[in-house]
Amino acid sequence: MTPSLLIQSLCNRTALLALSIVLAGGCSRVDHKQSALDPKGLIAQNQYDVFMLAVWITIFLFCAVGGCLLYVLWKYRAKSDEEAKEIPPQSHGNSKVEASLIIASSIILVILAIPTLQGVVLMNKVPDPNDEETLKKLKLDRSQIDGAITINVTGKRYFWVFEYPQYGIVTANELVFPVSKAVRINLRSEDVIHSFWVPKLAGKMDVMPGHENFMWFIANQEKLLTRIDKDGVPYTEGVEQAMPSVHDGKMRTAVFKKQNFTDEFEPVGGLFYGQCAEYCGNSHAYMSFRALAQTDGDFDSWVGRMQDAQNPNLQPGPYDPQKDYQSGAVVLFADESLGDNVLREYRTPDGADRGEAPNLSGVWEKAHSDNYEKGKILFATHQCGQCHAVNRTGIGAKGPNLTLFGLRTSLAAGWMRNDEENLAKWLRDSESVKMGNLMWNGEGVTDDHPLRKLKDDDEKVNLLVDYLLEQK
Ligand code: HEC
Ligand SMILES: [Cu+2]
Repeated sequence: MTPSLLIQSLCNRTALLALSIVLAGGCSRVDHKQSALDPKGLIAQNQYDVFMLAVWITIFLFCAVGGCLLYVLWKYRAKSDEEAKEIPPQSHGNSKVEASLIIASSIILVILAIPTLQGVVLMNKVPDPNDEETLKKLKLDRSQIDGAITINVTGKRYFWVFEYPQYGIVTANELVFPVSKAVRINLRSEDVIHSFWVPKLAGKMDVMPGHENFMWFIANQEKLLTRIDKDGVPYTEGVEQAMPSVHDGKMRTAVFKKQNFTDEFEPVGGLFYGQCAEYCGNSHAYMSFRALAQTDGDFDSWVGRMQDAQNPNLQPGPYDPQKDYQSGAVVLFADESLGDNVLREYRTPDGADRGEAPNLSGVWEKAHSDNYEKGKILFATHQCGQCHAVNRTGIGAKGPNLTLFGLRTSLAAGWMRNDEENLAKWLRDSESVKMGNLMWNGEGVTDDHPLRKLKDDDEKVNLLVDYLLEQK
């Protein structure tokens, strides 16, 4: 460590310590799950550094001005009763002092302005991969920029749409990204102004109707793997524990295992908390989201699963007796036990020959539970599809895309844990969970709408819960 780095790190530590002492009384540690004082990515670190510079300058000014004041009070105090009776010589103004104060303040402003402007430039543009000098300065590898991914973020009252144009997929409220790559964020709004903020990665940037804004971030894997135990001692966690995979549900299990709803610290290293930071209506405070860091392999697997699930050509079609089916194929075939003319999904693990229909041959098995199939029917008959796309790309949909919903860790825009209990609560009466939300209060939703009638129908609610959580 060079001396200047050492001093910087010591200073940072002292400042952190001082800050934590100040905050400890009412609030919490600086590594709180939504804290900008615990940067885990390049842009957030840059913003933190500018902030700390301002803090140090302010502390210096406080000491300088306070010190002068104390010195003057002490030096010119009345030393005797005699002196106290005398009026000291009165004076006004001192052009030398005033001029030097103006010059000193200007210098301070310039010292603050340079890194601030540099930070603005940095946040507004992903560095050119051919600009080796800049990459070196930022300690970035060319591959991290070359492989950058793009996410079109749309803020809606009161949730987030995440579209991945390179991959042709859409999801909502949980932004999955590769930890080793830069992430370009195009920000759009279709209603009012929101603001996109993931404190530990980057932010904030306004999300404006009629005007596209841009920002980017990149996570720092090393920092992400450094975790802090209960006694405040840092340790390094393995990649698998720190960034459990999303595509097979390991992330969800890990988050649920370690997290209570009221926990103030992130239970899993790869989990970042985001929040709309611009007041946008009565449910604004609950318009949060999550960003989930993944290894390159896990990210690719997640993208693959999403692409398959949203590929219209891969959706199961009716069983065709003239066709051979490969292993893993899924078809629709009538199942009387679910009702008249109800089609159920059957999967063939090892493939099926021509004519081996699900009712004639044992090579097919039910792809989902009975509850899933019943829930699926309810989803269709209760007009959920009016606003929600499941297994289909639907950027314009009024509600969050629900593809592979069972892999999501959170519900109602990052607001609560996506488990059976909360989901049932949401479907029964979302208004009491998230006041003003545009599902309960959506356009054309009146007391006659089937979604409001679910309030008195636990059986249906439970079937819908099973259907939604089995999407994984
Ligand atoms: C009028 C449009 C509309 C209808 C109809 C509708 N929803 Fe929604 N739904 C929304 C909106 C908007 C949200 C986002 C609410 C929020 O978080 O602010 C939402 C959120 C959800 C969520 C949480 C998604 C997430 O990512 O957090 C689930 C699950 C859901 N709806 C299920 C259903 C089901 C099941 C039905 C049918 C019974 C249904 N919705 C009918 C608009 C609708
Ligand atoms: Cu908001």
